[in-house]
Amino acid sequence: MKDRIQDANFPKTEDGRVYHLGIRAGEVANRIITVGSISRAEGIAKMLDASPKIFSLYSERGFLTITGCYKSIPVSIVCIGMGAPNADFFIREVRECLSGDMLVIRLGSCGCLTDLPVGSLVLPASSVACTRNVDFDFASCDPWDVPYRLSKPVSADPDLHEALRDALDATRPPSLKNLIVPNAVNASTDSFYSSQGRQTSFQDHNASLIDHLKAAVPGLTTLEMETFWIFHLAASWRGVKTSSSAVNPPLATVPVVPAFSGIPSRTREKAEVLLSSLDEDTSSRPVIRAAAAQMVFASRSSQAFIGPEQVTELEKWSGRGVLEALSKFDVTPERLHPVSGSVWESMEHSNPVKALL
Ligand code: R1P
Repeated sequence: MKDRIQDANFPKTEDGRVYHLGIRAGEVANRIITVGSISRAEGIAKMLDASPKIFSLYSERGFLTITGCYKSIPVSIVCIGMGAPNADFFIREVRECLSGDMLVIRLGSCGCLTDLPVGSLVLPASSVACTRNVDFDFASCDPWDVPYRLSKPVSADPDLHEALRDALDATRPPSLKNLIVPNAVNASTDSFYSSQGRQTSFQDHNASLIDHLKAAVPGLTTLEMETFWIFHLAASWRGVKTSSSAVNPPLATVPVVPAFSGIPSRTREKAEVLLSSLDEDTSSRPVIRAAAAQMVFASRSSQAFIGPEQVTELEKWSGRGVLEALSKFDVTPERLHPVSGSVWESMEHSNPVKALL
């Protein structure tokens, strides 16, 4: 770390760069495609407009942000690596750098629990989280507890989901017959191994996990590691900043029922004021919309794994489809980040096509 950081609550450098992604306002666009691998990000970046030169920032913590224009619309490609904590850094730090709406499409790989062939494109309409229960005694197997926990489902943004399906249909190369499966159900896990039911040298007590998951979640099709947290943060963001002193529910060491009756009365009054003010004028509040396209790399039923040539053609098609979905998705100008001072301001000036519009 070279820079002086201000504010321990939301750490930023003196010039406004967020701590882990390293970007600041004006370097990330409202329309974002997020991926797990650098090569996927760089492959999609090749589809951006040739002129002007794109902005690219590789942070010390391994996040890569690429911002450019696709058909003259500002878009960003953000490579976040793997897992829920990185998805959390990504959503929160990008949100902090943006004014207006945030449109996020995750383009990731996944394992498939049904008999879909590798190379299929699955679009989850909802996702659940499956996490390792760290209170379970994995060494000696506790008969009174469960080794894995399953969350309630959270939905994708229905409009962005539909736009993504249409764009993937429209951009399909004639030679590719791969299936597109919309309205699917995904589970995001906190481990590639343990909570995805893989057998390793660890005592994970997960031999029947996939059967349990399929029985508990109707329509469950894919397993991966980020979608749930992206959908969950998108759905739970309320579009305003809250004071950290506004609501302080107590910590608990046992399961709790969320209820305001458990909050001291003065805090309850503050919470009620805060929530009622949030309910006004919801239409003008910025939103986070999230959707996902998941490329089936592994079939957990046949044990097949996709080959490198198929990955190349699938990423090319789906990358193009996601860029089309994002760029065509209607966002009114007042819901977009200001052009002034952004990296796409210079793009506008140096792009004669855009200047004429
Ligand atoms: C595991 O191999 C990784 O691949 C999947 C999982 O969600 C996890 O991040 O996604 P990406 O291909 O986008 O990284």
